[in-house]
Amino acid sequence: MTRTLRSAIVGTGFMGDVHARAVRAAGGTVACVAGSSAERAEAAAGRFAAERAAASAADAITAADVDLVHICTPNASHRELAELAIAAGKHVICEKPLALSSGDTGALLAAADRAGIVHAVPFAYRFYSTVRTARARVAGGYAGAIRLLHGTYLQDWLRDDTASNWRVDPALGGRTRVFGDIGVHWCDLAEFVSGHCITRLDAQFLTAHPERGPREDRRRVDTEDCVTVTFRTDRGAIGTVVLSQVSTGHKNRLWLSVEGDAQSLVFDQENPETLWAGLHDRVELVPRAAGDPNRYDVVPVGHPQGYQECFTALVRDVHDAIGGAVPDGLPTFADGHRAAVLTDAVVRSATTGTSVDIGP
Ligand code: SOE
Repeated sequence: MTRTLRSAIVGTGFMGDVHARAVRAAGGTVACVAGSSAERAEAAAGRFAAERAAASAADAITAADVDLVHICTPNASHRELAELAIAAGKHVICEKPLALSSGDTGALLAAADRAGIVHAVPFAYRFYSTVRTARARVAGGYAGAIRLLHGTYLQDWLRDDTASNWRVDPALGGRTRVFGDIGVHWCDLAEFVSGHCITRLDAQFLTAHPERGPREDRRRVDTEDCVTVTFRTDRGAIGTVVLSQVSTGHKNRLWLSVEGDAQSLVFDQENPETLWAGLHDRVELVPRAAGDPNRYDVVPVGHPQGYQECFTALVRDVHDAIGGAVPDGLPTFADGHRAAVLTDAVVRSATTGTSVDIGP
């Protein structure tokens, strides 16, 4: 019987709640919670069923009874908090982006590897069972040579110019909002499923609302609402992706099509229980867990799994990695660094109007 792993959660917003539920469902304990104020920490400790509220992020991260730190704060604080956790010898799950530049993510990856800790960045969409089915079909050669990767990641929670959020402010969210927040998810999933690496890209930004906020407190906006990217890969494919947080009617529509000579595969995050597989003479609608179940099927076919189960699966795989071998497909700081490399390239391309070459 292995010891129950104890987590500190830093950050009391939506992702803090998602991580806390995942810790408990994965068999862990939420030892402590830190927030931007004592009141927020206390309230979150109640919601998270935590043993205590910590007096500060540093207290939570360095506590002797904490094994694993979850960084769920606004983006600009991730590097500093991850550095503190690594220095304290803690295992770390740091929400994306790992840091605001690829120089910083590269340094964090090196430090984490030197410290010998388990490290992860929640590219959680990898943990849908149907994503693993698609990846296995491509890896097994059933799709043939992959020629095209394309899709979208569309949301509408910022469609109105009276809406705002810390992600809009570059000082808290970073230079890019839509690519840095959701474009990195799409690119991670496209590379994860296809086995390809994006090596050259052209990006365009659109800021739909140059000002945001309530009438009495309007702020200038320097981050993008929409992104289009066209790209080439290291294995001869090409692709496009459209990203938006102002696409009215789309809530969290991550949609990926991987198109090969023998089979095309479509994953739709808003309909994750079924994988669409197109062949030249038929279309297959592959129900999750129907054919070849995998380790991410926790309930039988016909009993839908969703977004929260992906985080539980991620935390469970981090627990397994702490106890032994790193499970296949765990998104680590190396993937967080890859995302930062792509993000730097997208910002450079969109701001200079030029194509940008990227190493694999
Ligand atoms: C907001 O765009 C958000 O919560 C992202 O920050 C998450 O990474 C994404 O999975 C869902 O939408």
